[in-house]
Amino acid sequence: MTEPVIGKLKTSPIVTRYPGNPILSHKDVPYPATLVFNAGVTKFQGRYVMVFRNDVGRWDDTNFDGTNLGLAFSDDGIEWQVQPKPCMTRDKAAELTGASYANRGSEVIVRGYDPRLTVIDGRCYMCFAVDTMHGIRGGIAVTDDFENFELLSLTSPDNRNMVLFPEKVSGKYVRLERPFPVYSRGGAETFDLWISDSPDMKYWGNCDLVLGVEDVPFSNGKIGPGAPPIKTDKGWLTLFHATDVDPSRGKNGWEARWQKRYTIGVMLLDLEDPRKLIGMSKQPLMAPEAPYETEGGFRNNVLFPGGMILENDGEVKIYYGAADTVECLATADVDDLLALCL
Ligand code: BMA
Repeated sequence: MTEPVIGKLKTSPIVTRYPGNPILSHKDVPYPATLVFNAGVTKFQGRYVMVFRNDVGRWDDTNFDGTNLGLAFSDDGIEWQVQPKPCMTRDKAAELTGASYANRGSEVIVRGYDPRLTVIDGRCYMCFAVDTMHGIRGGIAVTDDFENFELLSLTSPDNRNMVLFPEKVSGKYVRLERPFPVYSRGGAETFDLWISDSPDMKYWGNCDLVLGVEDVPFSNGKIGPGAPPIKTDKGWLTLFHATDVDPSRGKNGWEARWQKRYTIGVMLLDLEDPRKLIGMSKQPLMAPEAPYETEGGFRNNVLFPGGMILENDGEVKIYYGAADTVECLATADVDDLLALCL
């Protein structure tokens, strides 16, 4: 199936990139680190917390040795202190997720990655992707100290990019997610954004489609959740990622044939019924433009939002991975973000 090419895309003028970007890269990490990106960020126990993805390998080499999740703290959300050790190694992820299928010796975990953090009732929940030899699963774990994690649920394959709402809605926990139905949707890499809820974080159901690729004019590929929703008086504001493919782009990064672009979209969901889309911007909120987004990375032209923090003065901090290589920050005013959606 040949999808129309999307063409040039621009970042909305309401967004300001932090001039000191990237805010975190492999240079800041005191253990082997290569690609430091796609972090989950939240405010927890009086400070900013970041859990970042660290793919470890050699620069310019597409064979990686492994992936772990690093931990960093900050007092201002800008300057980060990376902790001496990763908070989730492959072994720890295997141990954590292995518990639910202890009798399935063949279910080997390959890696846990793409963490998303949400604080609910004073505990920090982490959604993450788990690659296994039988497919990609979405995990949810809870922690109070980023040392001890308790696994609460794992989806069946293939699902990922899950994010949790920061409070129960109508008595249920709610998550956005992105299943990968490979036999449908024309067999193309066309995947949509879904919602489900749970009474206890363990059993998830009541799945519904929230946003289809066809609703997003700047995507001809797949879309999915990005930063966990923040509550505003107009609705749940959240960021999603959207891809488009242009075969003429050719090789674009160290990876041999990288032709996708990842942009960031913004949408607003109903406060009482988050299955209802109130509005979304028909243009991307952010598209790759800055040099650290478009040049010299592993996969250039990838922006992947993973965290959004609403400050008391209405500033929204947007954390995003750039080029699958570094972690960056941008800001926007909450009213401007809402106006884009409405
Ligand atoms: C997705 C995930 C993301 C990554 C993106 C682009 O499948 O692996 O972490 O940013 O691809 O490589």
